[in-house]
Amino acid sequence: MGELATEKHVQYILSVEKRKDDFISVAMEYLRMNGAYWGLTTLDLLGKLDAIDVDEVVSWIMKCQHESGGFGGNIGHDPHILYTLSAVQVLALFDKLNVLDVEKVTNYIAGLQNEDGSFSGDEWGEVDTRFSYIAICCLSILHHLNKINVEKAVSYIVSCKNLDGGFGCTPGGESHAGQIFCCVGALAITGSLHHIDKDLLGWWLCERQVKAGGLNGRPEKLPDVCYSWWVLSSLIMIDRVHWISKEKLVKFILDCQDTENGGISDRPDDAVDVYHTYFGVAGLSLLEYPGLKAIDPAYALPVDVVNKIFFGR
Ligand code: GRG
Ligand code: ZN
Repeated sequence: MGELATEKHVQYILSVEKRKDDFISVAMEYLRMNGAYWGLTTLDLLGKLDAIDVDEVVSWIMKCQHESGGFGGNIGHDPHILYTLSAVQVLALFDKLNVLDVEKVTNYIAGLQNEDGSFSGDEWGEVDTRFSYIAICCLSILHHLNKINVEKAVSYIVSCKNLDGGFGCTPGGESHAGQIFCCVGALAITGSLHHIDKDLLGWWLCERQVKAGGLNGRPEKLPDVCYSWWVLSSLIMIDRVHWISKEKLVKFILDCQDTENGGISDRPDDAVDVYHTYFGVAGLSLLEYPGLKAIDPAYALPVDVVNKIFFGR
């Protein structure tokens, strides 16, 4: 089995950050805020965040803020809760949360909570447990969970729980590893994990490991490196990570590297992208791969960053 090609991945991320006007970047433009979070968190986990010009990133982020308090995916784009979390996470990485008008950002997020406790993603109103997680994660990072009705937020998430122990995007929605991460993460942050049947959910999650060692997101689906994050973080939060083979998963992720040009793909021999590079490295970090910073499974930020937010050190 090969090793993690750390230096190649650093070069790959740095080259993507600089390539602002090629075809892929134009197509991905509306995702830039999320892309910044994936790329910069990867660099931090690899110990290379100091290669980045902090002031440049912070000033770009602040230009993406809308008067409503929410952030867009890029300058001049409409605000959405998805980009607002990424903006807050990137500022946290650089220990720059102090540049925020916290009341403004937290009012924007709190304003997206609905009567039944659920959250919309923006003013257009799509409801999804992804947005519940994002609201709770973001408000917790900003120490303003008290601005929403946490009890109702939790009971909405619980109403999305299925008989198989998993969670969907709305009540009755099929269990999917991505939604499970969101619901388990939100319940972990609010101290509500007692609502989960850990053995039942742990069983569903560990069944996601296929013969090749990778994880899929639902029964009968192909394995994909990003589920190394969605599934593994959930297993860790419910204390059942010993139910899968760590060695086989490490091998699957390493097999998805482009060892020549850097980056990690969804499956061996596919084209690499920043998203899967992030989830591959984050997955390896959860697996305690040597030389990587530890990542927090609920906040999806390096543990030292989370400690700084909550303990000031
Ligand atoms: C801070 C890590 C972090 C996340 C923020 C946006 C978000 C909160 C969570 C997204 C959770 C989610 C729904 C992830 C799933 C993404 C994904 C791979 C979807 C593909 O699903 P299918 O069914 O593909 O199209 P499969 O793999 O099933 O073939
Ligand atoms: Zn994927």
